[in-house]
Amino acid sequence: MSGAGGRGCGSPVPQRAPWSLVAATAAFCLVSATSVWTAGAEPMSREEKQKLGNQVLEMFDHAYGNYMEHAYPADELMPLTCRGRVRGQEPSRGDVDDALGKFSLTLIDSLDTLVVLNKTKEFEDAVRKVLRDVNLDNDVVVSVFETNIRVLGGLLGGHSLAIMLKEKGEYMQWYNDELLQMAKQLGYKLLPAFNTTSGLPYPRINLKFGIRKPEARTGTETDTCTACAGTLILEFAALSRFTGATIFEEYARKALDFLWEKRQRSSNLVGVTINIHTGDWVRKDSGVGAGIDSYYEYLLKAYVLLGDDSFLERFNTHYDAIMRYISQPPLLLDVHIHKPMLNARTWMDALLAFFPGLQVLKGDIRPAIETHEMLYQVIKKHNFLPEAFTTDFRVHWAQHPLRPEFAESTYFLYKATGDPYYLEVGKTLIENLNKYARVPCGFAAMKDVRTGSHEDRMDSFFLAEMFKYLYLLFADKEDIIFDIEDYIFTTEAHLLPLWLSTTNQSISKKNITSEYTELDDSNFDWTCPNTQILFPNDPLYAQSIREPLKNVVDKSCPRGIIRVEESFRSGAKPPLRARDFMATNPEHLEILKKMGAASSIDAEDGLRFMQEMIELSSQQQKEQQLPPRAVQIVSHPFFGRVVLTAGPAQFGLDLSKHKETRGFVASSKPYNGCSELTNPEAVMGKIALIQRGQCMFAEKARNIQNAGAIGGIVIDDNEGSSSDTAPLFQMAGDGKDTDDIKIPMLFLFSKEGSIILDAIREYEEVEVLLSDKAKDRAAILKGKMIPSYIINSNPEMENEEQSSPENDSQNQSDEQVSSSSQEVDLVDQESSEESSLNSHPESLSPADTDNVASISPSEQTSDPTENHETTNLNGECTDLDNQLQEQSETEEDSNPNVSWGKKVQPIDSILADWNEDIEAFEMMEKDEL
Ligand code: DMJ
Repeated sequence: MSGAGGRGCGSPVPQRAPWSLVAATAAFCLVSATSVWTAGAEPMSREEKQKLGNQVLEMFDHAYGNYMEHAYPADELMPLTCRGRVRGQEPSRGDVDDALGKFSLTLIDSLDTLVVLNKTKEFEDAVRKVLRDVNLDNDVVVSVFETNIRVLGGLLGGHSLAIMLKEKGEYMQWYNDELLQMAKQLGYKLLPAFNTTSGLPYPRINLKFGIRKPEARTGTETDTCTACAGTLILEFAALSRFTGATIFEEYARKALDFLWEKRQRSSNLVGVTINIHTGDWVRKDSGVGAGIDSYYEYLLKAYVLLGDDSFLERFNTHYDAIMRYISQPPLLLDVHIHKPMLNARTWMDALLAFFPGLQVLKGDIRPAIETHEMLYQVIKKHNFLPEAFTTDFRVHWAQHPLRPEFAESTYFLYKATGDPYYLEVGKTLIENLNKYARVPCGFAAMKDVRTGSHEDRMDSFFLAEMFKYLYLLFADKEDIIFDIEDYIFTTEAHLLPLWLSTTNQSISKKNITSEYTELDDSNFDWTCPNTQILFPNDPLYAQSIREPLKNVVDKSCPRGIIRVEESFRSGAKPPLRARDFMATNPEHLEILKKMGAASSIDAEDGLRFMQEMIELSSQQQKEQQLPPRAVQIVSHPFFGRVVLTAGPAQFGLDLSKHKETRGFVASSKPYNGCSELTNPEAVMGKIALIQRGQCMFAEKARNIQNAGAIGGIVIDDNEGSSSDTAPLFQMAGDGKDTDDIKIPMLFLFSKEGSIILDAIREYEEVEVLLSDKAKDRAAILKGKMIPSYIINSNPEMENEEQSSPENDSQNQSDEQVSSSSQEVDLVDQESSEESSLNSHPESLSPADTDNVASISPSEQTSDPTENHETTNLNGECTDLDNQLQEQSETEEDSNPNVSWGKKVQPIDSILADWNEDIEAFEMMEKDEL
């Protein structure tokens, strides 16, 4: 392809290329292959793409409109309670709240999205609001990283597009760099954070008082994450180059230089957390997800934006290490920086979903296609990417805060391959967002992807990133009012112009502090996707990479350290894995003894085995707990769109085994339900609401059951409690036989409970569904006259009048809904839902439990009917449950009280025996540092 100085993608970037050429060439990579695709997935018509693009616009309006109407000037929208999240006024959620600086975060983060989505008028209004309302001098402690990527990045992205529009001559004619002035003011506010000997910034700063002052309430931290210290260069360099104030770029470079110096020299990897004073690695595990992700991203993008070869050299060195140790296609698994052949985890986090996109920028498309496909399979199973999932694709952490990383990678892969398959992927993302996350007042994060329950949270990155990538995915060049290829995306998807590479470049020349060697051509290999090799006369090439992974999730065997197992296929015995360990197997005991012996390989095996045992043991503790349940409000105007996370009970009807319970709610009298109800007529045939406290849960259940209730919801009496901030628990019985309790009982924290109580106040009749997992809206509304937008999740039909709670109160009956109502026959949907659940038994598995702590020892055991596969010592797929079953049967012969859970008890004694070895191993690690 021409452009970029006539250099085709796939050709190495020239040594010492002119800055402008470097930037343009790298950006060029992203769009080079769109015309390559000629076969494979069915092409998508222009009309269909436009329809999907319009759908994205409508979704953005729904999110942004509700934020502006119900939350602004607060930092974020709380979409379930339809109000603003103001820090200090809501229960603290810990570190997550450090992004909130009382500076109208969502508005600032949305600025350049408005321009990308062609909402220039709204952009102009939004900029005026920022200039008029936003105060950057609040006495609030914020995360330096989040403030940089979201607020500084948001202001700079806004400024970049404001000057672009001004130059075009129609909009923003009044603009005089005011956003840039705010950005500079904020930049100076962040600088005190860099006052450390290492040059690594403190993780937090007080916007008003900085770090050191007594009023600052921060500055005592010793550690920061690698991404936190290494994700500044784009914004800081842009600020320097826009303003001419060199100090920002200098500080960001210094921090990057320090991280580079501290890389583990033999593996070339970095750890997750580092001491900002000593430079010691605090956490020595290393991956491409949480805690490190955007450090790598910024090295490559800093090269693109600033044209400084040292950044590319560093990136390529790290990338080589990542591909050598962390990448186990399609997986990306954390390892130890000193022992990179040793996996540090058996699960992956959702943040790593950005990595395929970065690989596209790097030009390494094959592993990008593989990892992206694996992630897509996980999404197809759970509708969203859970925050963490195991190597055998079970949910490890079930939350999903509407993260954009997967959409980002989908966009870049589409740009690189032109394969319409990625448009279909984007379509699925849109459908899932509308179907499962859309609520009347915005989009709500998923509290639990398994139950479909919501969290009262819509993070600003959802507007900054998700809508940009989804819109751009379906947009043609003429759909965007400027040339997107002239810009680079920051990690928060803010746009910085590539012409910065030629502006004030003396700053970078003056301040290159690290030494780097002369680069040879190999350093630049694969800097652009080489379409010649990617699609060697075969347009089905990308599809052929995906094909073997199509069933990777459904037919998975737990995969831990495949690399190690493969190395033993040649004949030697593979090391003993914790999941295969049987305390009764003499051969295993023999192997254990050997692991304690002197050889370093045995010691490595031993250490890994112990880590696996600890993980397995905590996994099994989790397995003894019940998964959370869902309370779905199905009556008008909710129509199943609000799903609350509920704690299960260890007694009463088990909702995972029975059909859901549906009914109208009624408060019991007395409200605590601790004595015979005085209003049995009110709760008869209904789901009774009872307040927590003053007697046992089982007693409450019996009292409402005796009054004729068909279910019960216990609401926490601790005002303000919420499943957002407190771990969910299961309600224990009363220590006696509770078989007499037949109705289902669920627990809601006060905040979730008050959503139902408020609904009763407003709408009187409130119907809910108690279940193990949110039900399909169509199934809920079977046979009812309802607006078609609710069933189809076709937001084009939805307007603010219909969806806003205020207006809904005027529309209380089903007959009053619009003429687009339709009657739904759901027999098929129900059966298909059932069959899809059956085909994924583990989606309901107790093993997937997280965030559910028991307030009493649970009597539950793991479900022996679960079909978990594993690999045996020969590396073959076997049925874990058969193993467990067999094992349990063997043990029950000798001791009927022994359960699988107890079988791992000897771990304590094993650990004690090995303490010495661990210490020796740790010493070894220290020496290497
Ligand atoms: C965003 O704020 C940024 O992309 C950041 O780098 C990490 N991920 C979040 C969204 O998930």
